[in-house]
Formats: sequence, C-alpha cells, structure tokens
Amino acid sequence: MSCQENNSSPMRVLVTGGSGLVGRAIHQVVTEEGGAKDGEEWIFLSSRDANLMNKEETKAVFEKHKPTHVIHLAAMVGGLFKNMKFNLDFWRNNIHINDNVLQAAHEVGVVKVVSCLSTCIFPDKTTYPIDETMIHNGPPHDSNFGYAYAKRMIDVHNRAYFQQYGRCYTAVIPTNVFGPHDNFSIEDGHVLPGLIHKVYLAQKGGTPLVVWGSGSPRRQFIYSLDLARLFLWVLREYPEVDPIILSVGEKDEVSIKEAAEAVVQSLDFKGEVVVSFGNYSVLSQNEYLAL
Ligand code: GFB
Repeated sequence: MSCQENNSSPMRVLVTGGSGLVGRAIHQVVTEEGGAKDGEEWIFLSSRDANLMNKEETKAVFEKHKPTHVIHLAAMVGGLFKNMKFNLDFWRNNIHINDNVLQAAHEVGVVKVVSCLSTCIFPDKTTYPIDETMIHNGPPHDSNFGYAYAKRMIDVHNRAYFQQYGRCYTAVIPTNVFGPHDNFSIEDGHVLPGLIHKVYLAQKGGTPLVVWGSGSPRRQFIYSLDLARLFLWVLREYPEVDPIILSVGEKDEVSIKEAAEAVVQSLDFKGEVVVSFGNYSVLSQNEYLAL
C-alpha cells in the first residue's frame, strides 16, 4: 500500500520516547551527524513531558508542538523476563499509548508517522525467511504475547488510518537493539546490557559470570545508531503503509553464547563463565529450552 504525504514545508518532527535507547540515538544523528535538514525542527519527548497512556495529556502535548511528522518510539519495553512477568501490563499500557499517539497525530494533521515494532512480534511457528507480510500469520511466542500483540495492532491502526483517511502512517520492525543509554537492569533489561552489567559485577567481585539459559538461542542485534540512521531514511523516503524490517543479515545472527563471548572479550573478563538454567527462578529447564 503506497501512500503520498502532502507536505512541502520543512518538517517539525516529534519523537515520542525521545529519552530512550533509540530516541537518544536519533537525537545524536540529528544533532551531531547533520541528520536534520535546514529549517527542520526536532522535538524529543520524554515521560516527563506527558503521560502518553493518558488521552488528554497526549492530545495536549500534540496540540502544543503541532508536529508535521512523528517518530513513535514510546512504549513499555523490557527483556524476555520482564515480558514474561507482566504480559497484561505490556498489552494494556502499549495499547493505550499507541491508540492515544496515533489518534492525536491524526487529529492535529500529522502527515507521516513512523512507529517502532519488533521482530519478536512475528509468529512463533513460521517458515524462513521471514518477511513483512507474515506478522499476523499465527500467534507470537507465548513468553511475550502481551507486548507482541500490542505492537502488531499498530499495523492494524496504520492500515485503517490509510483506508479511512489516506494517512501515511507506517512502522519499522527492528531486531534486538543495543547501544549507549540502554537499560542495564539485570532483572528487566535485554540480554546485552544485562551481560555487560553482570560482567562488570563479576569483575569487581571476582565471581563467575552466569549466562542464563542454554546459550544456544539465536538473535540478531542492531546498533542503536545504525537503526537511528535507518529511521531517518524511512521518515524521508519510505512511501509504504506496510511495515519494513530493519535488521542485519541472517549470517550476522549469533547465539547467546557467542554474544556472551563478545561481551567477555570486549571487557577483557578473565574470570569463569557459567551457562546456567538455574539462576532465574521463574523458568524450568524445559521452558528455557523453548526460548
Ligand atoms: O534480550 P532478551 O532478554 O530478550 O534475551 P529476547 C533473552 C535471551 O538471552 C534468553 C538469554 O535466551 C536468555 O536465556 N540470556 C542470557 C539473558 N543471559 C541473560 C541476561 O543476563 N539477561 C537477559 N535478559 N537474557 C525480547 C522480547 O526478547 O526482545 C521483547 O521479550 C522484545 O518483547 C525484545 O521484542 C527485542 O530477545 O528473548
């Protein structure tokens, strides 16, 4: 579905989730790498500016800034284990945020929105290679169904805004993102910042590094600044409503064990490395093997 935005004046871009991992990377590309064009205005929102789960606050912040374009990153996010504990919160909070943001954008006349999905929204049982047409083809993995279904619904919003109002609202599907300003919480964060934090503690305490699980699950990782540059391309050039996958090539997929080895090497960790099922109490060994 190709859409055409009608806007010739310089963009005023509002970035929701502007203080997060991807938001700060976009800020860096825009301010330090000449990513912004002359006359453009970029506004980076953080949770202090508005509670996007609240419809009135969302509407007010959009009316205040009157953006022409939006990069929508704000979301409740977390690593696998936080997802497993709070599926209901991931579903409800993200559904509210997305509905409020997209409707406020529509009401103030935003001509283009680029929202952020995630490769974890794809069906659990699928064929490879995966492409963008497959996101609704079956249930997502059970571990994060709340987050995955909420993110999938952005695609439903986008298609419906196009069908009913001709809006050019689209989405990108990045793979696992890492980079500066990540969430380094061991309990709630993603695997790379979690491992970096754990290596730091193991180095300080002279204790072993414990890598959770079997180490064999495979992931693709994209650096936040690379993703930020791709976001700008999508905002300026990508003319479709259908989402677009932003990932590394399949040959760049790594196992969790290889990811842990890379962290160990980069931080020059000389201690013992243990791959363990036992260290995260919510999971049995069989459940772990499914992740
Ligand atoms: O980044 P992560 O938490 O999330 O990675 P997902 C989980 C994998 O890394 C599992 C292993 O196989 C874990 O057993 N792992 C090993 C660790 N050590 C650690 C550690 O110290 N911390 C963590 N967190 N994992 C999330 C989705 O999936 O990815 C979200 O749940 C979102 O919805 C996000 O899409 C991108 O890659 O499994």
